[in-house]
Amino acid sequence: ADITLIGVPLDCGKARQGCLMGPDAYRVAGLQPALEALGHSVTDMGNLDPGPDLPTGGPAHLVQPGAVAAWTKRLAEVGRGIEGMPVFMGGDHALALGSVAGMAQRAQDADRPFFLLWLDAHSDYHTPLTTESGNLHGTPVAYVTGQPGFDGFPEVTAPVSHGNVCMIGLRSVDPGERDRLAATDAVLHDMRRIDETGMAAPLRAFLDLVAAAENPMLHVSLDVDFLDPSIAPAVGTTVPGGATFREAHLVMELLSESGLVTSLDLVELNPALDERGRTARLMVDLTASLMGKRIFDRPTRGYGYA
Ligand code: DIR
Ligand code: MN
Ligand code: MN
Ligand code: MN
Repeated sequence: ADITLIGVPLDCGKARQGCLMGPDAYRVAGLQPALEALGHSVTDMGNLDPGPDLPTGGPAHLVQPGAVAAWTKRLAEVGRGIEGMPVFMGGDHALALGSVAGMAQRAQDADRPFFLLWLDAHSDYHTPLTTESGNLHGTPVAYVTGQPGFDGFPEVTAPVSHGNVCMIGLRSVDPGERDRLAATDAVLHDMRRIDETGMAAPLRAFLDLVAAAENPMLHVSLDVDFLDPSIAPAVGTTVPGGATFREAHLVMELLSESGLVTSLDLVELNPALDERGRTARLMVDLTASLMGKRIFDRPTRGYGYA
């Protein structure tokens, strides 16, 4: 594939800073050579700049809404215009307001149906009117599905259908999100469910749905906290009980085999919390699995101990 790496040093989606150097951590962990080794052509367009804050409204406790709105506008423009497969290297999850809006717009421009796979401990379905923390990284799914309350943010001109959204990994859903989300037809797989079924069956069911559509586009948004904190400590919002190493790779391998993925977010990596780049390398390795790396391509000494 033709892959474009997009650096998104966005750190305004929550009060606690730390994701600013995420894009460089992925570069240091070798994302580009890992993808090139699989035969892909890869361009790194460097880091984006959001420009000045936009004027926004909303409750006073929102964290940096003007900066998030500016990033949203910029990312949506870049996503809409990009050719080939973009990989948005975050940056916190507030980048998905723009990355997903842009890819959904690109899909609409091309008259293609758009699907969203959300791999996260959290459902990120708050709006500015429901969030208690004020952290807008908890809002992207509400924004891209066209929920109200995003005053001053770019208008969502290609809203994503809830029925085209699948979430896997859930284990921290706030009361303000739960009931509104449950009222939609989004497909929700919390870890309680994954414990019973494993990852393969629910993911295959969703991929069958995507594949049944005509010339679909599928965006995957991978939050570091989808993973269990024991293997991915470098994130500000760790939640116990996340995906294991093999569960996560299996998700990526199934996605790869499907051939359906057209764009990817790598979000919430906080390099300051990492153990010598361990989480960054795991995220790079998962991206490699998504792009075609197989178990038999891996060295026998195993991952991360070299
Ligand atoms: C959290 C944000 N539910 C909040 N969610 C996170 O602040 O409203 N998403 N961390 O991945
Ligand atoms: Mn998230
Ligand atoms: Mn999360
Ligand atoms: Mn919360």
